[in-house]
Amino acid sequence: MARKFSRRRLLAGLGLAVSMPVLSACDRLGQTSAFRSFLTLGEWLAYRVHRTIGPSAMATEYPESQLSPVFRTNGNTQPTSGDYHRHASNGFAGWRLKIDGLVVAPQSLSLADLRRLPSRTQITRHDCVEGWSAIGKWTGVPLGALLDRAQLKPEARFIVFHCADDFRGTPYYESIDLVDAFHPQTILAYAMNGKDLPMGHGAPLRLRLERQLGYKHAKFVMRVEAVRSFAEIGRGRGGYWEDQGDYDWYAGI
Ligand SMILES: Nc1nc2c(c(=O)[nH]1)N[C@H]1C(S)=C(S)[C@@H](COP(=O)(O)O)O[C@H]1N2
Ligand SMILES: [Mo]
Repeated sequence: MARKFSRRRLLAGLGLAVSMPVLSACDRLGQTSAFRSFLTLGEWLAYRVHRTIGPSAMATEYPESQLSPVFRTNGNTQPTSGDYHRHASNGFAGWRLKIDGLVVAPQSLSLADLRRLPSRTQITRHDCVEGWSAIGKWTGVPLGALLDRAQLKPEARFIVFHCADDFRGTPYYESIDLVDAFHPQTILAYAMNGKDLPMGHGAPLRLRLERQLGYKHAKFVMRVEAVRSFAEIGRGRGGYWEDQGDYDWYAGI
């Protein structure tokens, strides 16, 4: 307890804008030994450093003049599911984003509903772990605003993104903690470079999580689930690539 309060005072002294509930959630998470034991030492240190000195630090945003002339696609560019294609061929008119799990008010939102909500546009650099980067402009709804509508239950610790695509039958998914979920640049984007999000880039909706590497930016997001732990999802490591043992869960840049 004493430690928690002194760190709060330290953060307050540094003038960082951190809301109490988020900070205390992150403190609880940081002190959970089960959570710590599945992170590599380097990953754990990066996580703690980011969480201690810059929970609200913003990723660099660029002017329009810096937009990449070509923004390549990567990973899956077209889910194989029949459901997905029926929605796509109908301009996603009947599609709904589900927000459920540990929430008081589960949500089911159409693309039109999402477009009516206050939006954020940001021009940022996407960094893929495979060694390429591109600058793109993204418009979407801040995830925090959607979670506020759904009202997280106090036991919620992570947000899971369930995607429409898979690799050889294994669904793509990703997860983040609540600090990243409520970060102002964390958005569910429906537009890229001023146009509807193209299928290859994750239509109708994809996550932008600007302080982490590309594979965390889930495309083709169908469902957002609030959970206490992701131990029961996939192989329990928090994401498709994490489950393969290829990449870290915390991919801060
Ligand atoms: N659903 C889903 N999301 C995904 C992937 C994927 O294969 N499926 N690939 C990831 C990787 S490795 C990267 S670099 C980015 C690529 O996004 P882009 O196709 O818009 O360039 O999406 C990420 N999100
Ligand atoms: Mo990537």
